Amino acid sequence: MAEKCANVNDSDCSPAKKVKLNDEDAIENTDERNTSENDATPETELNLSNFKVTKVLQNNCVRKSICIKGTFEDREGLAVVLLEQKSFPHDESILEKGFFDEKTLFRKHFTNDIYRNYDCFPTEEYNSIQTTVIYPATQNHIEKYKRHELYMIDETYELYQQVTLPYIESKSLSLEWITNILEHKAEQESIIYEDSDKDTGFVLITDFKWDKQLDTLKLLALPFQKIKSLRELNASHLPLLRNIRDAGTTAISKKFNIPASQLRIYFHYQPSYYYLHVHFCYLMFEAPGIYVAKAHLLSTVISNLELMSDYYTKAVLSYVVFKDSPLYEKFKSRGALETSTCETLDCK
Ligand code: G7M
Repeated sequence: MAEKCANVNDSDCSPAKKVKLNDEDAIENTDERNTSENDATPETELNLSNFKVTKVLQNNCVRKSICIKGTFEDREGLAVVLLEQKSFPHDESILEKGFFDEKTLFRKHFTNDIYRNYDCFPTEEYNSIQTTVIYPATQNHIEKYKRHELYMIDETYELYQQVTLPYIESKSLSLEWITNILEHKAEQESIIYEDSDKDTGFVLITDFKWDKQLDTLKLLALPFQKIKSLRELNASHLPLLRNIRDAGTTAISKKFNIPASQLRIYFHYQPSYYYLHVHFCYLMFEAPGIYVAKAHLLSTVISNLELMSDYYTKAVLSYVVFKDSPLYEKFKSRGALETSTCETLDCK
């Protein structure tokens, strides 16, 4: 049975690249994926009309997206399919052609005074839905896309060293897609800018979730220097961070005509991939993962490091974990996560 609509801001069902097969955003234990089918090698065609739905993992009414578990009639194993409504085009002529053309159908629901309500069926070209298929999907993919209760972790540096870091190191998350980009083995056409200096250089590339609309612009800066995450940063990284900020914004201004002041530039903590990367998003795009307890502005990070080189080995960093996720379990068994309520504690 379909799960109830979720109102959480969940980045799992965020805009995805058009019919992108075997992608693996934000998937843990990616060593389990079928690495023979990544972007660097040819894809096997899947016939989506053979997809049989077995369970709705989450249905997000705010994002207008749905994540479904199922199988292909002609194939072994499970698949996860993510469907998401696209944002509307800005171009007025496209709007006229797509939505107010004689081929557009309007089915009237009611008229009341000056108000009229319809179901609109845009022309075929403009009524598509972003579709991402993960096949074969592991149990980890399924868990990842399921709707879960959320809990806040206040991670001290001590907890990072004793709980988070051993977990990150043990789960051997695949960073192959990043290596492929940095070594020009994949997505070369999506590279916007590159500075090959080994200490301060980086590749600026469009995020594979970007739907090619300027008002949802989303890019990533991937440094050549290997740094796990925000937690590892200190003042020695300032030249790299300043270069990412300055050269990244200049490249975006040149290519997309968007000024630095209309960009949201941030890190995720926790990220999905433990290879430091910076997100560049159009400011007016409410991208998934721009919220507190997840996003850390590059400008704030630079300023913190300018004030205090060891800021990120001192600060408490708070973030959200899913119930029953490995980090949830680890923090809970360590006594670092309070899940009791007045009901269970019988408080006065
Ligand atoms: O949450 P985190 O900060 O780790 O975000 C990782 C970002 O990498 C997400 O915005 C993904 O959409 C993006 N991403 C993930 N993969 C696997 C790829 C990929 O293969 N290519 C590109 N261009 N972006 C990716």
